[in-house]
Amino acid sequence: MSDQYQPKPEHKFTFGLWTVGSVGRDPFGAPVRKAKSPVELVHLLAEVGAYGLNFHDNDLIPIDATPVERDRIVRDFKAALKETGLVVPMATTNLFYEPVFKDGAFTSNDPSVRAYALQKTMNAIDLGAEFGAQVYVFWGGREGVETDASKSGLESLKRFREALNFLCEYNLAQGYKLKFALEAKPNEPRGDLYLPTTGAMLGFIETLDHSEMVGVNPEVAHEQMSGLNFMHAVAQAWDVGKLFHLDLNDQASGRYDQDFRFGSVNLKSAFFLVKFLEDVGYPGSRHFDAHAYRTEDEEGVKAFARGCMRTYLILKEKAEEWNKDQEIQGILAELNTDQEKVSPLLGVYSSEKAAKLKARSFDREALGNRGLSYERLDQLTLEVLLGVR
Ligand code: GLT
Ligand code: MN
Ligand code: MN
Repeated sequence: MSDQYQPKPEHKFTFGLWTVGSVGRDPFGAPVRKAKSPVELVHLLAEVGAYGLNFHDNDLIPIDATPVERDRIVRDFKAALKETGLVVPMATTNLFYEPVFKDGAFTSNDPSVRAYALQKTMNAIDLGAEFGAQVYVFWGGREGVETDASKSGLESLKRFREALNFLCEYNLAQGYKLKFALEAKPNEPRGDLYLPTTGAMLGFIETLDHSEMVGVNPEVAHEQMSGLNFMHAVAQAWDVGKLFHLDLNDQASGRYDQDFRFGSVNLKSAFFLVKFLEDVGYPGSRHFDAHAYRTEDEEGVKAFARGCMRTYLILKEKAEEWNKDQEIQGILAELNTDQEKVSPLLGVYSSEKAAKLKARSFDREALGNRGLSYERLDQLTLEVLLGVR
Protein backbone atom coordinates (compact mmCIF):
# COMPACT_ATOMS: atom_id res chain seq x y z
CA MET A 1 0.00 0.00 0.00
CA SER A 2 1.36 3.38 -0.98
CA ASP A 3 1.96 5.63 2.02
CA GLN A 4 0.23 8.62 0.48
CA TYR A 5 -3.14 6.97 1.12
CA GLN A 6 -2.35 6.27 4.76
CA PRO A 7 -4.99 7.90 6.99
CA LYS A 8 -3.68 10.61 9.33
CA PRO A 9 -5.40 12.47 12.19
CA GLU A 10 -5.68 15.62 10.05
CA HIS A 11 -8.01 13.74 7.66
CA LYS A 12 -10.54 13.46 10.51
CA PHE A 13 -11.78 9.97 9.64
CA THR A 14 -14.27 8.69 12.18
CA PHE A 15 -16.46 5.59 12.48
CA GLY A 16 -19.50 4.85 14.60
CA LEU A 17 -18.98 2.13 17.21
CA TRP A 18 -22.00 0.50 15.60
CA THR A 19 -20.26 0.35 12.20
CA VAL A 20 -17.12 -1.68 12.80
CA GLY A 21 -19.04 -3.22 15.70
CA SER A 22 -21.78 -4.58 13.44
CA VAL A 23 -22.21 -8.31 14.01
CA GLY A 24 -23.89 -8.74 10.63
CA ARG A 25 -27.41 -9.34 11.88
CA ASP A 26 -30.10 -8.61 9.30
CA PRO A 27 -33.88 -9.15 9.14
CA PHE A 28 -33.28 -12.60 7.64
CA GLY A 29 -30.33 -13.86 9.59
CA ALA A 30 -28.49 -14.10 12.88
CA PRO A 31 -25.14 -12.51 13.74
CA VAL A 32 -22.16 -13.82 11.80
CA ARG A 33 -19.44 -12.11 13.86
CA LYS A 34 -18.74 -12.06 17.59
CA ALA A 35 -19.71 -8.87 19.41
CA LYS A 36 -16.68 -6.79 20.42
CA SER A 37 -16.54 -4.61 23.51
CA PRO A 38 -16.27 -0.82 23.07
CA VAL A 39 -12.65 -1.00 24.26
CA GLU A 40 -11.83 -3.68 21.65
CA LEU A 41 -13.43 -1.50 18.99
CA VAL A 42 -11.29 1.48 20.03
CA HIS A 43 -8.21 -0.67 19.47
CA LEU A 44 -9.48 -1.96 16.13
CA LEU A 45 -10.09 1.59 14.93
CA ALA A 46 -6.69 2.72 16.16
CA GLU A 47 -5.08 -0.18 14.29
CA VAL A 48 -6.67 0.79 10.97
CA GLY A 49 -5.72 4.46 11.42
CA ALA A 50 -8.97 6.23 12.29
CA TYR A 51 -8.87 9.61 14.01
CA GLY A 52 -11.97 9.16 16.11
CA LEU A 53 -15.21 7.37 16.81
CA ASN A 54 -18.79 8.19 17.59
CA PHE A 55 -21.39 6.33 19.60
CA HIS A 56 -25.02 5.99 20.60
CA ASP A 57 -25.55 5.97 24.37
CA ASN A 58 -26.27 2.23 24.30
CA ASP A 59 -23.33 1.35 22.03
CA LEU A 60 -21.26 2.23 25.06
CA ILE A 61 -23.51 1.74 28.09
CA PRO A 62 -26.06 -1.12 27.94
CA ILE A 63 -29.55 0.21 28.59
CA ASP A 64 -29.91 -1.82 31.79
CA ALA A 65 -26.45 -1.06 33.21
CA THR A 66 -26.27 -0.16 36.91
CA PRO A 67 -24.58 3.13 37.91
CA VAL A 68 -21.55 1.14 39.06
CA GLU A 69 -21.31 -0.68 35.71
CA ARG A 70 -21.72 2.63 33.88
CA ASP A 71 -18.82 4.18 35.78
CA ARG A 72 -16.58 1.19 35.10
CA ILE A 73 -17.38 1.22 31.36
CA VAL A 74 -16.77 4.97 31.12
CA ARG A 75 -13.46 4.61 32.99
CA ASP A 76 -12.22 1.76 30.77
CA PHE A 77 -13.33 3.51 27.59
CA LYS A 78 -11.59 6.74 28.58
CA ALA A 79 -8.41 4.79 29.30
CA ALA A 80 -8.58 3.14 25.85
CA LEU A 81 -9.06 6.54 24.19
CA LYS A 82 -6.12 7.97 26.08
CA GLU A 83 -3.93 5.01 25.18
CA THR A 84 -4.75 5.19 21.46
CA GLY A 85 -5.22 8.96 21.07
CA LEU A 86 -8.64 8.50 19.47
CA VAL A 87 -11.26 11.24 20.04
CA VAL A 88 -15.07 11.35 20.16
CA PRO A 89 -16.24 14.25 17.97
CA MET A 90 -19.90 13.18 17.80
CA ALA A 91 -22.44 11.33 19.94
CA THR A 92 -26.09 10.38 19.52
CA THR A 93 -29.02 8.62 21.18
CA ASN A 94 -30.52 5.26 20.36
CA LEU A 95 -34.22 6.10 20.08
CA PHE A 96 -35.13 3.19 17.82
CA TYR A 97 -34.08 -0.20 19.20
CA GLU A 98 -36.21 -0.68 22.31
CA PRO A 99 -39.89 -1.70 21.90
CA VAL A 100 -40.90 1.46 23.79
CA PHE A 101 -39.92 3.40 20.63
CA LYS A 102 -41.88 1.20 18.21
CA ASP A 103 -44.06 4.17 17.24
CA GLY A 104 -41.34 6.80 17.43
CA ALA A 105 -39.80 8.73 20.30
CA PHE A 106 -40.38 12.50 20.07
CA THR A 107 -43.40 12.00 17.79
CA SER A 108 -45.09 9.16 19.69
CA ASN A 109 -48.75 9.70 20.51
CA ASP A 110 -47.99 8.69 24.10
CA PRO A 111 -46.75 11.58 26.27
CA SER A 112 -44.94 9.09 28.53
CA VAL A 113 -42.90 7.81 25.58
CA ARG A 114 -42.12 11.39 24.54
CA ALA A 115 -41.08 12.23 28.10
CA TYR A 116 -38.90 9.10 28.34
CA ALA A 117 -37.27 10.01 25.02
CA LEU A 118 -36.36 13.44 26.39
CA GLN A 119 -34.94 11.91 29.56
CA LYS A 120 -32.91 9.35 27.58
CA THR A 121 -31.59 12.04 25.24
CA MET A 122 -30.56 14.39 28.08
CA ASN A 123 -28.63 11.54 29.70
CA ALA A 124 -27.03 10.67 26.36
CA ILE A 125 -26.10 14.32 25.78
CA ASP A 126 -24.41 14.34 29.20
CA LEU A 127 -22.48 11.23 28.19
CA GLY A 128 -21.43 12.71 24.83
CA ALA A 129 -20.36 15.96 26.49
CA GLU A 130 -18.34 14.00 29.05
CA PHE A 131 -16.30 12.57 26.15
CA GLY A 132 -15.82 15.97 24.51
CA ALA A 133 -18.25 15.54 21.61
CA GLN A 134 -18.92 18.79 19.71
CA VAL A 135 -21.71 17.53 17.47
CA TYR A 136 -24.86 15.74 18.59
CA VAL A 137 -26.77 13.80 15.93
CA PHE A 138 -30.50 13.23 15.80
CA TRP A 139 -31.56 10.46 13.47
CA GLY A 140 -35.32 10.08 13.80
CA GLY A 141 -35.03 6.29 13.54
CA ARG A 142 -38.70 5.53 14.10
CA GLU A 143 -40.23 9.00 13.80
CA GLY A 144 -42.77 8.04 11.17
CA VAL A 145 -45.72 5.85 10.30
CA GLU A 146 -46.93 2.82 8.46
CA THR A 147 -50.39 4.37 8.22
CA ASP A 148 -51.34 8.04 8.40
CA ALA A 149 -54.45 6.96 10.30
CA SER A 150 -52.18 6.56 13.34
CA LYS A 151 -50.69 10.03 13.79
CA SER A 152 -51.26 13.52 12.49
CA GLY A 153 -48.48 14.58 10.13
CA LEU A 154 -48.85 18.14 11.39
CA GLU A 155 -48.95 17.23 15.09
CA SER A 156 -45.84 15.08 14.63
CA LEU A 157 -43.90 18.06 13.30
CA LYS A 158 -45.04 20.12 16.28
CA ARG A 159 -43.95 17.38 18.69
CA PHE A 160 -40.58 17.00 17.01
CA ARG A 161 -40.08 20.78 17.15
CA GLU A 162 -41.10 20.91 20.80
CA ALA A 163 -38.57 18.19 21.70
CA LEU A 164 -35.72 19.88 19.83
CA ASN A 165 -36.55 23.26 21.37
CA PHE A 166 -36.48 21.62 24.80
CA LEU A 167 -33.12 19.97 24.13
CA CYS A 168 -31.57 23.14 22.71
CA GLU A 169 -32.48 24.88 25.97
CA TYR A 170 -30.99 21.97 27.90
CA ASN A 171 -27.77 22.27 25.89
CA LEU A 172 -27.60 25.99 26.73
CA ALA A 173 -28.50 25.51 30.39
CA GLN A 174 -25.72 22.92 30.80
CA GLY A 175 -23.23 25.15 28.96
CA TYR A 176 -22.29 22.30 26.59
CA LYS A 177 -22.09 24.28 23.29
CA LEU A 178 -23.01 21.17 21.29
CA LYS A 179 -24.17 21.63 17.71
CA PHE A 180 -27.20 19.51 16.86
CA ALA A 181 -27.23 17.78 13.47
CA LEU A 182 -30.46 16.32 12.07
CA GLU A 183 -30.21 13.24 9.84
CA ALA A 184 -32.91 12.56 7.26
CA LYS A 185 -33.97 9.22 5.81
CA PRO A 186 -37.03 8.54 3.63
CA ASN A 187 -38.07 5.14 5.03
CA GLU A 188 -36.77 2.06 6.86
CA PRO A 189 -37.37 1.03 9.55
CA ARG A 190 -40.76 2.81 9.25
CA GLY A 191 -42.92 2.72 6.14
CA ASP A 192 -42.46 6.51 5.90
CA LEU A 193 -40.19 8.64 8.05
CA TYR A 194 -41.00 12.30 8.72
CA LEU A 195 -38.75 14.97 7.22
CA PRO A 196 -37.40 12.46 4.67
CA THR A 197 -34.65 14.48 2.98
CA THR A 198 -31.88 16.89 3.94
CA GLY A 199 -33.78 19.63 2.11
CA ALA A 200 -36.85 18.96 4.28
CA MET A 201 -34.66 19.12 7.41
CA LEU A 202 -33.17 22.44 6.32
CA GLY A 203 -36.64 23.92 5.97
CA PHE A 204 -37.73 22.54 9.35
CA ILE A 205 -34.65 23.89 11.16
CA GLU A 206 -35.71 27.46 10.38
CA THR A 207 -38.86 26.91 12.48
CA LEU A 208 -36.87 26.11 15.66
CA ASP A 209 -36.34 28.54 18.54
CA HIS A 210 -32.56 28.12 18.34
CA SER A 211 -32.11 27.45 14.64
CA GLU A 212 -28.50 28.72 14.87
CA MET A 213 -27.67 25.71 17.05
CA VAL A 214 -29.12 23.15 14.62
CA GLY A 215 -27.80 21.90 11.28
CA VAL A 216 -27.82 18.65 9.32
CA ASN A 217 -26.03 15.31 9.13
CA PRO A 218 -26.73 14.17 5.55
CA GLU A 219 -26.06 10.50 4.77
CA VAL A 220 -25.06 9.38 1.26
CA ALA A 221 -27.27 6.27 1.29
CA HIS A 222 -30.31 8.08 2.63
CA GLU A 223 -30.44 10.72 -0.11
CA GLN A 224 -29.74 8.02 -2.69
CA MET A 225 -32.65 5.95 -1.34
CA SER A 226 -34.78 8.99 -2.23
CA GLY A 227 -33.23 9.01 -5.69
CA LEU A 228 -31.47 12.30 -5.03
CA ASN A 229 -28.00 13.64 -5.82
CA PHE A 230 -26.17 13.59 -2.48
CA MET A 231 -23.59 16.21 -3.35
CA HIS A 232 -26.36 18.67 -4.18
CA ALA A 233 -27.88 18.18 -0.71
CA VAL A 234 -24.47 18.70 0.88
CA ALA A 235 -23.90 21.84 -1.20
CA GLN A 236 -27.23 23.29 -0.11
CA ALA A 237 -26.44 22.58 3.55
CA TRP A 238 -22.98 24.11 3.19
CA ASP A 239 -24.40 27.17 1.43
CA VAL A 240 -26.53 28.03 4.47
CA GLY A 241 -23.85 27.16 7.03
CA LYS A 242 -25.62 24.00 8.19
CA LEU A 243 -23.23 21.20 7.24
CA PHE A 244 -22.38 20.24 10.82
CA HIS A 245 -21.56 16.59 10.12
CA LEU A 246 -22.01 13.94 7.43
CA ASP A 247 -22.39 10.16 7.07
CA LEU A 248 -20.34 8.63 4.28
CA ASN A 249 -21.22 5.25 2.80
CA ASP A 250 -22.66 3.95 -0.46
CA GLN A 251 -25.80 2.45 -1.83
CA ALA A 252 -27.37 1.14 -5.02
CA SER A 253 -30.37 3.21 -5.97
CA GLY A 254 -33.84 2.00 -5.05
CA ARG A 255 -32.72 -0.59 -2.48
CA TYR A 256 -32.94 -0.93 1.28
CA ASP A 257 -30.43 1.05 3.38
CA GLN A 258 -27.31 -0.82 2.35
CA ASP A 259 -24.65 1.21 4.20
CA PHE A 260 -21.90 -0.13 1.94
CA ARG A 261 -18.21 0.85 2.04
CA PHE A 262 -17.68 4.43 0.87
CA GLY A 263 -17.27 4.69 -2.91
CA SER A 264 -18.06 1.03 -3.53
CA VAL A 265 -21.12 1.61 -5.76
CA ASN A 266 -21.36 5.11 -7.21
CA LEU A 267 -17.74 6.04 -7.73
CA LYS A 268 -18.36 9.17 -9.81
CA SER A 269 -20.83 10.55 -7.23
CA ALA A 270 -18.33 9.80 -4.48
CA PHE A 271 -15.68 11.65 -6.48
CA PHE A 272 -17.78 14.80 -6.88
CA LEU A 273 -18.67 14.67 -3.19
CA VAL A 274 -15.03 14.44 -2.08
CA LYS A 275 -14.11 17.16 -4.56
CA PHE A 276 -16.83 19.39 -3.13
CA LEU A 277 -15.78 18.83 0.50
CA GLU A 278 -12.11 19.42 -0.28
CA ASP A 279 -12.72 22.42 -2.57
CA VAL A 280 -14.80 24.28 0.01
CA GLY A 281 -12.55 23.20 2.90
CA TYR A 282 -15.23 21.41 4.94
CA PRO A 283 -13.67 21.34 8.40
CA GLY A 284 -15.71 18.56 10.04
CA SER A 285 -15.29 14.83 10.53
CA ARG A 286 -15.32 12.50 7.55
CA HIS A 287 -17.55 10.05 9.32
CA PHE A 288 -18.27 6.61 7.89
CA ASP A 289 -21.70 5.25 8.74
CA ALA A 290 -21.33 1.96 6.95
CA HIS A 291 -20.54 -1.64 7.72
CA ALA A 292 -18.70 -4.59 6.27
CA TYR A 293 -20.54 -7.14 4.14
CA ARG A 294 -22.15 -9.91 6.16
CA THR A 295 -19.71 -12.32 4.54
CA GLU A 296 -16.75 -10.87 6.43
CA ASP A 297 -14.74 -11.93 9.46
CA GLU A 298 -12.64 -9.58 11.59
CA GLU A 299 -10.01 -9.13 8.88
CA GLY A 300 -12.80 -8.28 6.46
CA VAL A 301 -14.09 -5.62 8.85
CA LYS A 302 -10.64 -4.05 8.96
CA ALA A 303 -10.38 -4.24 5.16
CA PHE A 304 -13.77 -2.51 4.99
CA ALA A 305 -12.70 0.32 7.32
CA ARG A 306 -9.36 0.79 5.59
CA GLY A 307 -11.13 0.77 2.23
CA CYS A 308 -13.47 3.63 3.22
CA MET A 309 -10.56 5.87 4.18
CA ARG A 310 -8.27 4.82 1.35
CA THR A 311 -10.95 5.47 -1.28
CA TYR A 312 -11.60 8.91 0.22
CA LEU A 313 -7.90 9.77 0.01
CA ILE A 314 -7.56 8.44 -3.54
CA LEU A 315 -10.57 10.50 -4.60
CA LYS A 316 -9.09 13.54 -2.87
CA GLU A 317 -5.95 13.09 -4.95
CA LYS A 318 -8.08 12.66 -8.09
CA ALA A 319 -9.89 15.90 -7.26
CA GLU A 320 -6.55 17.70 -7.13
CA GLU A 321 -5.62 16.20 -10.51
CA TRP A 322 -8.99 17.26 -11.93
CA ASN A 323 -8.50 20.80 -10.64
CA LYS A 324 -5.04 20.96 -12.25
CA ASP A 325 -5.95 19.29 -15.55
CA GLN A 326 -5.33 21.90 -18.23
CA GLU A 327 -7.84 20.56 -20.72
CA ILE A 328 -10.60 20.36 -18.11
CA GLN A 329 -9.83 23.82 -16.81
CA GLY A 330 -9.63 25.17 -20.37
CA ILE A 331 -13.12 23.89 -21.15
CA LEU A 332 -14.47 25.33 -17.90
CA ALA A 333 -12.85 28.71 -18.54
CA GLU A 334 -14.34 28.78 -22.03
CA LEU A 335 -17.79 27.88 -20.69
CA ASN A 336 -17.66 30.70 -18.20
CA THR A 337 -16.38 33.51 -20.47
CA ASP A 338 -18.60 36.49 -20.86
CA GLN A 339 -18.35 36.65 -24.64
CA GLU A 340 -20.86 39.48 -25.02
CA LYS A 341 -19.83 41.42 -21.90
CA VAL A 342 -23.21 41.19 -20.21
CA SER A 343 -21.92 40.52 -16.68
CA PRO A 344 -22.43 44.13 -15.54
CA LEU A 345 -26.14 43.62 -16.13
CA LEU A 346 -26.31 40.68 -13.75
CA GLY A 347 -26.18 40.51 -9.97
CA VAL A 348 -27.88 42.90 -7.60
CA TYR A 349 -30.99 44.58 -8.95
CA SER A 350 -31.05 48.23 -10.00
CA SER A 351 -33.67 50.01 -12.04
CA GLU A 352 -30.94 51.05 -14.46
CA LYS A 353 -29.90 47.42 -15.03
CA ALA A 354 -33.49 46.37 -15.43
CA ALA A 355 -34.02 49.04 -18.09
CA LYS A 356 -30.83 48.07 -19.96
CA LEU A 357 -31.75 44.39 -19.84
CA LYS A 358 -35.20 45.08 -21.20
CA ALA A 359 -33.79 47.21 -24.02
CA ARG A 360 -31.13 44.72 -25.05
CA SER A 361 -31.60 42.22 -27.85
CA PHE A 362 -30.34 38.67 -27.42
CA ASP A 363 -29.53 36.25 -30.21
CA ARG A 364 -31.59 33.43 -28.73
CA GLU A 365 -30.89 31.09 -31.62
CA ALA A 366 -27.13 31.54 -31.54
CA LEU A 367 -27.09 31.05 -27.77
CA GLY A 368 -29.13 27.88 -28.11
CA ASN A 369 -26.87 26.57 -30.87
CA ARG A 370 -23.72 26.63 -28.75
CA GLY A 371 -22.25 23.24 -27.98
CA LEU A 372 -21.22 22.96 -24.35
CA SER A 373 -18.53 20.22 -24.48
CA TYR A 374 -20.01 18.41 -21.49
CA GLU A 375 -19.51 15.03 -23.18
CA ARG A 376 -15.79 15.75 -23.44
CA LEU A 377 -15.72 17.12 -19.89
CA ASP A 378 -17.40 14.05 -18.43
CA GLN A 379 -15.16 11.69 -20.41
CA LEU A 380 -12.11 13.56 -19.13
CA THR A 381 -13.47 13.19 -15.61
CA LEU A 382 -13.80 9.45 -16.11
CA GLU A 383 -10.28 9.26 -17.50
CA VAL A 384 -8.91 11.10 -14.47
CA LEU A 385 -10.78 8.62 -12.29
CA LEU A 386 -9.60 5.63 -14.30
CA GLY A 387 -6.00 6.81 -14.09
CA VAL A 388 -5.31 7.19 -17.82
CA ARG A 389 -4.76 10.97 -17.97
C1 GLT B 1 -28.18 3.74 12.38
C2 GLT B 1 -28.68 4.49 11.18
C3 GLT B 1 -27.80 5.60 10.83
C4 GLT B 1 -27.71 6.68 11.84
C5 GLT B 1 -27.11 6.23 13.11
C6 GLT B 1 -27.21 7.33 14.13
S1 GLT B 1 -27.68 4.72 13.65
O1 GLT B 1 -27.10 2.93 12.03
O2 GLT B 1 -28.81 3.60 10.09
O3 GLT B 1 -28.09 6.17 9.59
O4 GLT B 1 -26.82 7.65 11.37
O5 GLT B 1 -28.34 7.22 14.92
MN1 MN C 1 -26.41 7.59 9.27
MN1 MN D 1 -27.87 4.30 6.45
